[in-house]
Amino acid sequence: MLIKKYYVQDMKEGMHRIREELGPEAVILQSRKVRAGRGLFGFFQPRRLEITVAVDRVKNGNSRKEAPVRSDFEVKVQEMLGELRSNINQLVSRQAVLPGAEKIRPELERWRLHLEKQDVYPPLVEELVQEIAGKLQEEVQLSDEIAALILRKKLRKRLKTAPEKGAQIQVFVGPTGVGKTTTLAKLAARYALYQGERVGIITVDHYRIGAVEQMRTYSDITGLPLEVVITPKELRTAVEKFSGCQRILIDTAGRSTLNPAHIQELAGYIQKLPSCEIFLVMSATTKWQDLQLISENFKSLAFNRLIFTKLDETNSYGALLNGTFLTNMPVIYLTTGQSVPDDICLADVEMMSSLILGEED
Ligand SMILES: Nc1nc2c(ncn2[C@@H]2O[C@H](COP(=O)(O)OP(=O)(O)OP(=O)(O)O)[C@@H](O)[C@H]2O)c(=O)[nH]1
Ligand SMILES: [Mg+2]
Repeated sequence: MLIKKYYVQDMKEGMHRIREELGPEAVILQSRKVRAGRGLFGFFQPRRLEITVAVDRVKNGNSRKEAPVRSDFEVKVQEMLGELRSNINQLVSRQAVLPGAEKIRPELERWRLHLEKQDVYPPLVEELVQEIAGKLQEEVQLSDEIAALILRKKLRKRLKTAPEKGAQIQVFVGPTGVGKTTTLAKLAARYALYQGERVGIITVDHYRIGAVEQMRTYSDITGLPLEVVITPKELRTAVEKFSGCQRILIDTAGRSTLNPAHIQELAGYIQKLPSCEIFLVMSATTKWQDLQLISENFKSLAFNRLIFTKLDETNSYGALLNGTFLTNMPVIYLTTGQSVPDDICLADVEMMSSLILGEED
């Protein structure tokens, strides 16, 4: 058996050379990124891909000329081996090509797994660990505490919050059941009770049975006026009616992320409004694939701020980071339970970093 190492730019070039020189039966044993030179000099050299390959015999060897007679069983075994080889090659080459699978030093590997468990968007996990790895010299040992500190610094840069803008008109949109109405009620009560503001509430949610009653209950408890509207024109009239209020909070019906027609219908209402703050409300329990869909499909509503609800229902907080990464919008509020008006707080970068790093209970 011949074992050979190839140094190439990427797996594509490697596969080409291996096939050319050793034929299709060559098996890739290992592939890893290495620096071209050794020591200090090597540190400044670009990384290359080292591929270790094994093959029974070389492509142009004499043994190839004679076709051996094989039993059916041998042929079957050969076929299976061929399939196995090609699967292994595919896996190894995918590992080397996908940035997500690049080898990383063990001290960072633990944090890569941690971020993955926190459901941080995988390309972002990779960006974060590679950013850290890229700045470290290979001989430097990285303690877990230092790695966590560096990662915290990186998270601080990625997480985004903003001060409460305090726009007069605030609209709450988002998928079904995430807590839009409850969050609106929490904020309405806080504006009215703690800040002594005049607040008007409008609901355009006449789709779900009980939605209007739910809002009317909050309105009755807090004594805040409520307008229920059916059409975009009625919405404009209701906003004009509340023009003397410091806050006009507008609740919308939860719309399925996978139903663009529903989201477009909602856009028809929002377009009728004067300048306003539009909150995309999402649950912190939303996995990154769904968050990606939500941010894409709700884009047409031109939301400009994020709220994450139900932090009390999860131990994985990647959504807080994914939200801003995928929408480029700041997170303003976090909600932590069903209690109105208590379970809401302003989003804070330090707090969100600690949650993601697993440093908070
Ligand atoms: N655990 C927990 N539950 C919450 C939170 N916020 C809201 N809820 C609950 O989530 C459920 C749905 O809340 P709603 O406010 O009706 O959600 P919505 O987004 O308005 O729902 P639709 O209008 O039907 O789309 C209710 O049982 C709320 O009490 C939170 O921060 N934590
Ligand atoms: Mg609602």
